[in-house]
Amino acid sequence: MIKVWGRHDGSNVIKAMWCIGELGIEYDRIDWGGKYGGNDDPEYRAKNPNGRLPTIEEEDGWCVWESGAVIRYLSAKHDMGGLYPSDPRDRADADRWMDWSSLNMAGFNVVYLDYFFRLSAEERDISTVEAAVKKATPWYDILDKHLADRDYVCGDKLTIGDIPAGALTHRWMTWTPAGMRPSHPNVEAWYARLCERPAYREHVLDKTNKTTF
Ligand SMILES: N[C@@H](CCC(=O)N[C@@H](CS)C(=O)NCC(=O)O)C(=O)O
Repeated sequence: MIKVWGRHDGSNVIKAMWCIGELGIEYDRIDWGGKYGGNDDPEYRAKNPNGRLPTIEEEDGWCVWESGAVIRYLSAKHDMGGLYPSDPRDRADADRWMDWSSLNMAGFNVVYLDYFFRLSAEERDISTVEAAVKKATPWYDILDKHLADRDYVCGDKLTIGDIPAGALTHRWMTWTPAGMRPSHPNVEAWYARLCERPAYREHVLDKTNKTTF
Protein backbone atom coordinates (compact mmCIF):
# COMPACT_ATOMS: atom_id res chain seq x y z
CA MET A 1 0.00 0.00 0.00
CA ILE A 2 1.29 3.51 -0.76
CA LYS A 3 1.92 6.04 1.99
CA VAL A 4 0.79 9.62 1.46
CA TRP A 5 2.64 12.16 3.58
CA GLY A 6 0.56 15.30 3.99
CA ARG A 7 -2.13 17.03 6.00
CA HIS A 8 -5.59 16.45 4.58
CA ASP A 9 -6.36 20.12 3.82
CA GLY A 10 -3.28 21.15 1.83
CA SER A 11 -4.38 22.08 -1.70
CA ASN A 12 -1.61 20.01 -3.26
CA VAL A 13 -2.37 17.05 -1.01
CA ILE A 14 -6.04 17.36 -1.99
CA LYS A 15 -5.12 17.11 -5.68
CA ALA A 16 -3.16 13.90 -5.06
CA MET A 17 -5.88 12.46 -2.81
CA TRP A 18 -8.62 13.17 -5.34
CA CYS A 19 -6.52 11.34 -7.97
CA ILE A 20 -6.00 8.42 -5.57
CA GLY A 21 -9.76 8.35 -4.89
CA GLU A 22 -10.58 8.30 -8.60
CA LEU A 23 -8.09 5.45 -9.09
CA GLY A 24 -9.56 3.52 -6.17
CA ILE A 25 -6.18 2.53 -4.81
CA GLU A 26 -5.46 1.78 -1.16
CA TYR A 27 -3.40 4.26 0.78
CA ASP A 28 -2.21 5.14 4.22
CA ARG A 29 -2.19 8.94 4.66
CA ILE A 30 0.00 10.38 7.40
CA ASP A 31 -0.89 13.85 8.71
CA TRP A 32 2.28 15.86 8.06
CA GLY A 33 3.19 19.52 7.74
CA GLY A 34 1.16 22.51 8.84
CA LYS A 35 0.13 22.19 12.48
CA TYR A 36 1.45 18.58 12.47
CA GLY A 37 4.99 19.71 11.58
CA GLY A 38 7.69 17.29 10.51
CA ASN A 39 8.69 19.26 7.40
CA ASP A 40 12.30 19.57 8.55
CA ASP A 41 12.59 16.09 9.99
CA PRO A 42 15.80 14.64 8.40
CA GLU A 43 14.07 11.36 7.54
CA TYR A 44 11.29 13.27 5.81
CA ARG A 45 13.78 15.52 4.01
CA ALA A 46 15.46 12.37 2.69
CA LYS A 47 12.14 11.45 1.08
CA ASN A 48 11.41 15.00 -0.13
CA PRO A 49 14.30 17.53 -0.01
CA ASN A 50 11.80 20.42 -0.12
CA GLY A 51 10.11 19.39 3.11
CA ARG A 52 6.79 20.15 1.38
CA LEU A 53 3.63 18.08 0.84
CA PRO A 54 2.52 15.75 -0.59
CA THR A 55 5.10 12.98 -0.79
CA ILE A 56 4.05 9.53 -1.98
CA GLU A 57 6.07 6.55 -0.79
CA GLU A 58 5.85 3.13 -2.39
CA GLU A 59 6.26 -0.03 -0.30
CA ASP A 60 9.91 -0.36 -1.35
CA GLY A 61 10.65 3.16 -0.11
CA TRP A 62 10.69 4.85 -3.54
CA CYS A 63 9.19 8.34 -3.28
CA VAL A 64 7.70 10.91 -5.60
CA TRP A 65 6.92 14.54 -4.72
CA GLU A 66 5.45 17.52 -6.61
CA SER A 67 1.69 17.05 -6.83
CA GLY A 68 1.70 17.14 -10.66
CA ALA A 69 4.34 14.40 -10.83
CA VAL A 70 2.41 12.39 -8.22
CA ILE A 71 -0.80 12.59 -10.27
CA ARG A 72 0.98 11.68 -13.50
CA TYR A 73 2.84 8.76 -11.88
CA LEU A 74 -0.18 7.24 -10.13
CA SER A 75 -2.57 7.63 -13.05
CA ALA A 76 0.01 6.27 -15.55
CA LYS A 77 0.60 3.29 -13.26
CA HIS A 78 -3.04 2.52 -12.50
CA ASP A 79 -5.17 3.95 -15.32
CA MET A 80 -3.13 4.35 -18.51
CA GLY A 81 -5.57 5.20 -21.28
CA GLY A 82 -8.14 6.48 -18.78
CA LEU A 83 -7.32 9.15 -16.25
CA TYR A 84 -3.90 9.32 -17.96
CA PRO A 85 -4.47 9.43 -21.74
CA SER A 86 -2.19 7.10 -23.72
CA ASP A 87 -2.39 8.80 -27.13
CA PRO A 88 0.48 11.36 -27.21
CA ARG A 89 -1.75 14.21 -28.40
CA ASP A 90 -4.51 13.40 -25.91
CA ARG A 91 -1.86 13.26 -23.20
CA ALA A 92 -0.39 16.58 -24.29
CA ASP A 93 -3.89 18.06 -24.11
CA ALA A 94 -4.35 16.81 -20.53
CA ASP A 95 -0.81 17.84 -19.59
CA ARG A 96 -1.19 21.37 -20.86
CA TRP A 97 -4.43 21.96 -18.95
CA MET A 98 -2.89 20.44 -15.86
CA ASP A 99 0.17 22.71 -16.03
CA TRP A 100 -1.92 25.70 -17.10
CA SER A 101 -4.22 25.43 -14.10
CA SER A 102 -1.41 24.77 -11.61
CA LEU A 103 0.48 27.81 -12.87
CA ASN A 104 -2.39 30.25 -13.28
CA MET A 105 -5.04 29.31 -10.76
CA ALA A 106 -3.01 28.70 -7.64
CA GLY A 107 -2.57 32.45 -7.09
CA PHE A 108 -5.98 33.27 -5.67
CA ASN A 109 -5.74 30.31 -3.29
CA VAL A 110 -2.49 31.65 -1.81
CA VAL A 111 -4.00 35.12 -1.37
CA TYR A 112 -7.18 33.76 0.22
CA LEU A 113 -5.09 31.75 2.69
CA ASP A 114 -2.14 34.00 3.50
CA TYR A 115 -3.77 37.41 3.23
CA PHE A 116 -7.23 36.56 4.47
CA PHE A 117 -8.16 33.33 6.25
CA ARG A 118 -4.90 33.07 8.18
CA LEU A 119 -5.15 36.65 9.44
CA SER A 120 -7.26 37.95 12.29
CA ALA A 121 -10.41 39.91 11.41
CA GLU A 122 -8.59 43.21 12.16
CA GLU A 123 -5.65 42.36 9.89
CA ARG A 124 -7.78 41.32 6.91
CA ASP A 125 -7.90 43.55 3.87
CA ILE A 126 -10.70 42.67 1.47
CA SER A 127 -8.99 44.65 -1.32
CA THR A 128 -6.31 41.93 -1.55
CA VAL A 129 -9.06 39.38 -2.18
CA GLU A 130 -10.69 41.67 -4.76
CA ALA A 131 -7.35 42.00 -6.55
CA ALA A 132 -6.86 38.21 -6.51
CA VAL A 133 -10.34 37.66 -7.98
CA LYS A 134 -9.61 40.21 -10.70
CA LYS A 135 -6.34 38.47 -11.52
CA ALA A 136 -7.93 34.99 -11.64
CA THR A 137 -10.97 36.00 -13.68
CA PRO A 138 -9.31 36.01 -17.16
CA TRP A 139 -8.15 32.42 -16.54
CA TYR A 140 -11.69 31.41 -15.62
CA ASP A 141 -12.93 33.21 -18.75
CA ILE A 142 -10.64 30.96 -20.80
CA LEU A 143 -11.73 27.80 -18.97
CA ASP A 144 -15.38 28.78 -19.31
CA LYS A 145 -15.08 29.21 -23.07
CA HIS A 146 -13.20 25.91 -23.34
CA LEU A 147 -15.89 24.02 -21.37
CA ALA A 148 -18.73 25.34 -23.56
CA ASP A 149 -18.83 22.18 -25.68
CA ARG A 150 -17.37 19.47 -23.43
CA ASP A 151 -18.26 17.93 -20.08
CA TYR A 152 -14.68 17.68 -18.84
CA VAL A 153 -11.51 19.59 -19.65
CA CYS A 154 -10.32 17.03 -22.24
CA GLY A 155 -13.67 15.80 -23.56
CA ASP A 156 -16.38 13.52 -22.28
CA LYS A 157 -14.50 11.93 -19.38
CA LEU A 158 -12.36 12.99 -16.45
CA THR A 159 -8.59 13.06 -17.01
CA ILE A 160 -5.62 14.46 -15.15
CA GLY A 161 -6.38 17.68 -17.07
CA ASP A 162 -9.29 18.28 -14.68
CA ILE A 163 -7.47 17.67 -11.43
CA PRO A 164 -5.59 20.81 -10.40
CA ALA A 165 -8.28 23.09 -11.87
CA GLY A 166 -11.09 21.08 -10.29
CA ALA A 167 -9.48 21.00 -6.86
CA LEU A 168 -8.80 24.75 -6.86
CA THR A 169 -12.20 25.59 -8.30
CA HIS A 170 -13.94 24.30 -5.19
CA ARG A 171 -12.16 27.05 -3.25
CA TRP A 172 -12.96 29.57 -5.99
CA MET A 173 -16.65 28.65 -5.75
CA THR A 174 -16.94 28.50 -1.99
CA TRP A 175 -14.34 30.92 -0.63
CA THR A 176 -14.75 33.87 -2.98
CA PRO A 177 -16.86 36.35 -1.01
CA ALA A 178 -20.53 36.60 -2.04
CA GLY A 179 -21.10 38.85 -5.05
CA MET A 180 -17.40 39.02 -5.96
CA ARG A 181 -17.15 35.95 -8.20
CA PRO A 182 -18.03 36.63 -11.86
CA SER A 183 -20.50 34.31 -13.56
CA HIS A 184 -18.99 31.45 -15.57
CA PRO A 185 -21.92 29.15 -16.47
CA ASN A 186 -19.81 26.41 -18.10
CA VAL A 187 -17.35 26.32 -15.21
CA GLU A 188 -20.29 26.18 -12.80
CA ALA A 189 -21.84 23.24 -14.73
CA TRP A 190 -18.47 21.42 -14.76
CA TYR A 191 -18.04 22.04 -11.02
CA ALA A 192 -21.55 20.63 -10.42
CA ARG A 193 -20.52 17.56 -12.45
CA LEU A 194 -17.37 17.16 -10.33
CA CYS A 195 -19.45 17.47 -7.16
CA GLU A 196 -21.36 14.35 -8.21
CA ARG A 197 -18.19 12.26 -8.21
CA PRO A 198 -17.68 10.29 -4.96
CA ALA A 199 -13.88 10.81 -4.96
CA TYR A 200 -14.28 14.58 -5.42
CA ARG A 201 -16.84 14.70 -2.64
CA GLU A 202 -14.62 12.74 -0.28
CA HIS A 203 -11.26 14.36 -0.98
CA VAL A 204 -12.05 17.86 -2.21
CA LEU A 205 -15.40 18.96 -0.76
CA ASP A 206 -15.17 17.35 2.65
CA LYS A 207 -11.45 18.08 3.16
CA THR A 208 -11.39 21.74 2.20
CA ASN A 209 -12.39 23.29 5.44
CA LYS A 210 -10.81 26.68 5.95
CA THR A 211 -11.37 26.59 9.69
CA THR A 212 -8.59 24.02 10.09
CA PHE A 213 -5.82 26.31 8.79
N1 LIG B 1 4.73 22.58 -6.02
C1 LIG B 1 4.51 21.74 -4.87
C2 LIG B 1 4.04 22.60 -3.74
C3 LIG B 1 3.99 21.82 -2.44
C4 LIG B 1 3.51 22.71 -1.30
O1 LIG B 1 3.92 23.88 -1.19
N2 LIG B 1 2.66 22.13 -0.45
C5 LIG B 1 2.17 22.88 0.71
C6 LIG B 1 0.85 22.29 1.17
S1 LIG B 1 -0.39 22.47 -0.07
C7 LIG B 1 3.16 22.71 1.85
O2 LIG B 1 3.93 21.78 1.88
N3 LIG B 1 3.09 23.66 2.81
C8 LIG B 1 3.83 23.54 4.03
C9 LIG B 1 3.05 22.84 5.10
O3 LIG B 1 1.84 22.62 4.94
O4 LIG B 1 3.65 22.53 6.12
C10 LIG B 1 3.47 20.65 -5.22
O5 LIG B 1 2.66 20.89 -6.12
O6 LIG B 1 3.50 19.56 -4.62
